Amino acid sequence: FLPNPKTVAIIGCPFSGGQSKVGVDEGPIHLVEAGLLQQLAELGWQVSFDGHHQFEEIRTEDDPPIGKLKNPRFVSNVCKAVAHAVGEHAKKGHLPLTLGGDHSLAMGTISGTLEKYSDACVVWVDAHADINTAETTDSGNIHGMPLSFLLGIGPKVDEFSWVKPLLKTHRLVYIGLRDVDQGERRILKENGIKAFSMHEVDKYGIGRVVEMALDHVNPGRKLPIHLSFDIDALDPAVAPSTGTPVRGGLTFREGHYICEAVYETGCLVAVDIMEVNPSLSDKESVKQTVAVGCSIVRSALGETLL
Ligand code: B3U
Ligand code: MN
Ligand code: MN
Repeated sequence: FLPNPKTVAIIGCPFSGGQSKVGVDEGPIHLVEAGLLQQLAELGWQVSFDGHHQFEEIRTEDDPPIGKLKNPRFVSNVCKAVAHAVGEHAKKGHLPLTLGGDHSLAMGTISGTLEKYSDACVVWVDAHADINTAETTDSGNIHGMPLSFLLGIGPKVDEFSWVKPLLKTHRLVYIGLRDVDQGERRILKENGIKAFSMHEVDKYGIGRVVEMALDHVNPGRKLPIHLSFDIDALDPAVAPSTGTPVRGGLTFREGHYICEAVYETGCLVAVDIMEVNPSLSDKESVKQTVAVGCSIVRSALGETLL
């Protein structure tokens, strides 16, 4: 699937409207300032980046909740713009790398990937399942909901009617879950969605988990893969600066191994790195989290140890 020369299109998304903590919009700026673009160039990628998206212009003045959903119009407009950007880059044969921002953005990135690759599968690495619906959400934060929209699960919300429910439940697999709401558990069960929680990572080891995960969504390793990586999948000791840290997460190596193994399939077509929040915790923790974000991306784009 990779074009020659391999080209990565950076989509910087300083956006925090899918949740309620300030600062996650600074994530992409810090990742770029830490030298991510040069690092990818050193890996042999042509890097295209024409600045971070400016979403303030499409913020709607008046954006009251729809049901429980917070900032619904703003999130919808931003994700729609991101879907377009990702779709256009993908159609040029470039690999879109989206820097978040909160994980509601994946509604856009995955929609964009599916525009070009309708049979793409999704590897979702996260502490959370992000599959609440307008009905099941407690928080009303849309970053906890993108997958329900992409899968077409739950009540339709007019504002999000542009999101085509093109993702099939058997083309989605999770790794790293450990904080899943009751309603989300029911959705996973009822729809037979495959998930490897931290329990399975402990039980089988990360090597077998990734193999089983890929066997499930991509049996012959023939389908395009969209990797959506929430930095909070990593243990808070590894990546402390994120909005909703949960103990007992992936180690540094487990996180990187997932990315290396996905790259090795040769099927990778898009990557998201989400939920880096530089305004939470002290300066050292921020530096560490941003550095880990960069190295996670490098692993996903082919950095090897030898
Ligand atoms: N499941 C909860 C919490 C949450 C989801 N994603 C994050 N936190 N980062 C919710 O709000 O839907
Ligand atoms: Mn997430
Ligand atoms: Mn998460």
